Amino acid sequence: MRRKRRERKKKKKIRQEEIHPKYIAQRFRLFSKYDQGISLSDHESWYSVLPEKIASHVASRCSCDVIVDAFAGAGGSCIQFATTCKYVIAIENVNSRLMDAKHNAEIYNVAHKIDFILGDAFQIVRSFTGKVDAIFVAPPWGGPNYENGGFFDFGRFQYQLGDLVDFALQVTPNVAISLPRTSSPREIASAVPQGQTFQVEYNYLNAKCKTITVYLGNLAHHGENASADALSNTAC
Ligand code: MGP
Repeated sequence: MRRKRRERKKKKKIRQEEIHPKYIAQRFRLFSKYDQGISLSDHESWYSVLPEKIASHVASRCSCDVIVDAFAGAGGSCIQFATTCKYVIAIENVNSRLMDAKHNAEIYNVAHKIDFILGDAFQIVRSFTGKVDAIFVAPPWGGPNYENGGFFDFGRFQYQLGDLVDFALQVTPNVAISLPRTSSPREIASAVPQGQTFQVEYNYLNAKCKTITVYLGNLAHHGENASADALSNTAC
């Protein structure tokens, strides 16, 4: 019994030590209510959560009745969607992260507006085809060491970017995808079906580019739209 407890303590310590101090330093940017008991129980949650101001901005652009957050993680985005949408379907395939998302949504008093579903988004979202207004996709990028001085290597992705776009478009034409800030606009353009309007948005926080959000369908009709031809191959 004592040995088990010691092992659990040791595991927890290792998990905490794996978290890069830069993410811990940014904890209040990730969740402004961090000190009210926010839970991020693994390393991947720390580096994957969208900073709250960016999540809030993306949510304001995705305002609708029902949105799916296909890779909900510890809940940073679905919490914000719950403030701009009537209902949120949050899917996550790691139980401890889904539990964190629920717990964190309770801190923000929005858990009652979110359906938390444990499972593989690729299997689950099919049942929502045509029944939801928008889908948000923030896939794993293959770890925090994703920058190599050049454009993001989409070979690191667990899924092909084009497959992710197709998967999301099966559910609804209104799609938002969160990608690395060093993604090549040309690669993004080639993942979007021809003729489809899309918009690439660079998300800055305190003058630093953090992520890119790609919007399709009605979500792209905001300011200037991009097309493959109009894009220069630059990253932030
Ligand atoms: P970062 O580039 O790892 O850190 O993540 P940061 O704070 O810019 O530090 P610096 O040393 O690069 O200056 C920036 C943001 O990208 C994170 O806050 C997350 O929102 C997002 N992000 C990073 N990773 C590795 C992932 C990922 O694997 N998946 C998702 N969905 N988002 C990620």
